[in-house]
Amino acid sequence: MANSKFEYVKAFEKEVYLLPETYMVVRVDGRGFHKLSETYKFEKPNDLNALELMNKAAQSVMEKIPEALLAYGDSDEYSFLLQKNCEIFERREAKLTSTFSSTFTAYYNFYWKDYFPNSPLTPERLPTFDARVVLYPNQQNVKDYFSWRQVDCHINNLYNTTFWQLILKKGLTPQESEKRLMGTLSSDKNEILFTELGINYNDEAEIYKKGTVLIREWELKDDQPSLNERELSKRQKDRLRKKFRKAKIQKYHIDIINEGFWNERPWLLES
Ligand code: DGT
Ligand code: MG
Ligand code: MG
Ligand code: MG
Ligand code: MG
Repeated sequence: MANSKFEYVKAFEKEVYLLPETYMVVRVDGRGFHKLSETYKFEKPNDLNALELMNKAAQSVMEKIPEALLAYGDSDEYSFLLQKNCEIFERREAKLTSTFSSTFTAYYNFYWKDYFPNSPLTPERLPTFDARVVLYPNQQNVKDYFSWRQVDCHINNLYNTTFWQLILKKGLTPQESEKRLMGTLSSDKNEILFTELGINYNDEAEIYKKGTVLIREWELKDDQPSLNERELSKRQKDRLRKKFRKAKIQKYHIDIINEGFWNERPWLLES
């Protein structure tokens, strides 16, 4: 296209190129889901359909973005680990975060009717998601990041479960329940659940206690996968992307804090 006198404005655009040789983790989080969960009457403290819709949207994102090897989600958030050194969108931050938030949002809205057939969305409150990308320089940071999110899921779920059961089973008001739990440790909440409410926390559903892990499974007998695009020809790149895209995505509700999880799946952290 011919230059025009207007073209100088292009120089005002700024791109942030994310640091090479680092792990990129993208986290999406629902906007105002405190309110949205009330509007559409999510069950408290956990709505299984809402969680499975999150899982469906996250899996759809992984199917569209083969560089995403692992995803972990709970509540209204999902974190995606991208393959180290991948050159997705030339590592341009805005392109990356806006693609994740819009793709996640699109699938969440598209599949809504399958999970909430009796609560149609209204334009006054459509679900949307923000996204941020965080860079981690080493494997330990990445493991600790995902441990942090899973611990957060556990702490919130233990609190919310106890909080709501005190209301439902013992007739406390939300204020009384909150007061009852003030300053309690995890062990205290377990004890309240067990002795006062007849609930063994261990028997709660794994999806609530541990959240959901989505993994792009890779047969270890295959060649070591690499999307390190600088070292590949275009043909190799295309072939590998196709292979990655086809690799099955599996869903688990398991502990990702222990080392075993990562040791069994070395491809998640290799470049
Ligand atoms: P934000 O992220 O700053 O726009 O604000 P929120 O309101 O999305 O807050 P956030 O993300 O810190 O907390 C998630 C909210 O979503 C929290 O208020 C509880 C609600 N939520 C998530 N999952 C469920 C669910 O399964 N059932 C119910 N009842 N609420 C849920
Ligand atoms: Mg928040
Ligand atoms: Mg939120
Ligand atoms: Mg959240
Ligand atoms: Mg364009």
